[in-house]
Amino acid sequence: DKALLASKFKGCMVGSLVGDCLGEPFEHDDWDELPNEAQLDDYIQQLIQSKVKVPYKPYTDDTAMTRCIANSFISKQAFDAKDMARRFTKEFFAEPRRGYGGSVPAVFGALRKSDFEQPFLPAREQFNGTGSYGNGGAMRVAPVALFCYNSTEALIDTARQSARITHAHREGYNGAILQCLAVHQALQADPAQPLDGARFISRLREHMERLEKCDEDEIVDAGRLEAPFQKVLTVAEELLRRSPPPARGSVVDLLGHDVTALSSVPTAIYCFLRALQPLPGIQTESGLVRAIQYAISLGGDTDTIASMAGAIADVCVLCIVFQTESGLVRAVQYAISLGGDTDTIASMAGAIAG
Ligand code: R7I
Ligand code: MG
Ligand code: MG
Ligand code: MG
Repeated sequence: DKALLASKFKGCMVGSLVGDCLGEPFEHDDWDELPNEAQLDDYIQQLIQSKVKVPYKPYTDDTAMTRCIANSFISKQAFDAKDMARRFTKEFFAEPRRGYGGSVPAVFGALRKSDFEQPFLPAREQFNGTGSYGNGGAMRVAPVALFCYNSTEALIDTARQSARITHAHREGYNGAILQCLAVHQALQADPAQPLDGARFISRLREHMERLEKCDEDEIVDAGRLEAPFQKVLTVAEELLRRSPPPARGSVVDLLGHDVTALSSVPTAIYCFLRALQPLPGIQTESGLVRAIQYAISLGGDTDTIASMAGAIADVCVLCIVFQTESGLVRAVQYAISLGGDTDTIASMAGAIAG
């Protein structure tokens, strides 16, 4: 169904943007402590009551780079590493103050200096030749899932390459692949069926098991764990089985919430899956709002984790079109959206749905 898929594509982009903007005020709020709950509640109330001034919070590097990827696909109708590298670099030098990671500006500088001749080379020189394992490859990857919707193999390869323009460390690009696969699984899910969260995450773990096996030719950084994403996803699966949900502090201890791909991509996926059900202290019927609010409440790299969780969540709940999880409200709203004899059609649809 083309219309449904188009709506999901929009939802993915909007969910990612909204998570970035809403999460930004809390990014790095305090690395060790969770955000102040009163402050967070106050912020959420302001948002719900639309009291915030416009423009309130600008988007950050997460969205700036996501747009570069989307525009590169639209312009080239293919993955083109040089074009993407050029767009990242142009974007960075036009608006460098969007909160980029500490080390990635060096890549843009070197790319520009070499006139994009070897778009993967500067990234390989980061961190004394081990490459960055920051989450910058993952935070911007959503458009790859849309562009490569029809082929998982192309998706994996393109996600890896798009990440390697700045992130040569295998954790940097494997994190991008994981986030891309999560968006892709959400795109393929039937919105009429409840999502099977346990199956959603176990399929991701199986992918990472396979991918982390065939990394032998890559830069080896002895300081890091073997098959790290498999390990963290196994922990996330265990946390998801717990009822009631574990305290936020233990989620952060076990999954992390920092700027590394390993300590943020599985966390974002966990936020999305946890937010499929109501969560204590979060009053909303929208799965998207819940996922974003929960991600922010974990503190740390909030813009990025909320943006990644939002990209996955909005695909599933289609909140961009219908900001409700109530079947009745959705039926009435949909009937009205068709125009024409709206009172009668909505009334009849409502009578059946109610
Ligand atoms: O990954 P990157 O693009 O940063 C993205 C983050 C997101 O949260 C954005 O919202 C923005 O705030 O920044 O940028 P990098 O500079 O490649 O990596 C980010 C950080 O990860 C670095 O500044 C380092 O602190 C850390 N890091 C590493 N530290 C030690 N050794 C990444 N790779 C390494 C490493 O190999
Ligand atoms: Mg950011
Ligand atoms: Mg961030
Ligand atoms: Mg009428």
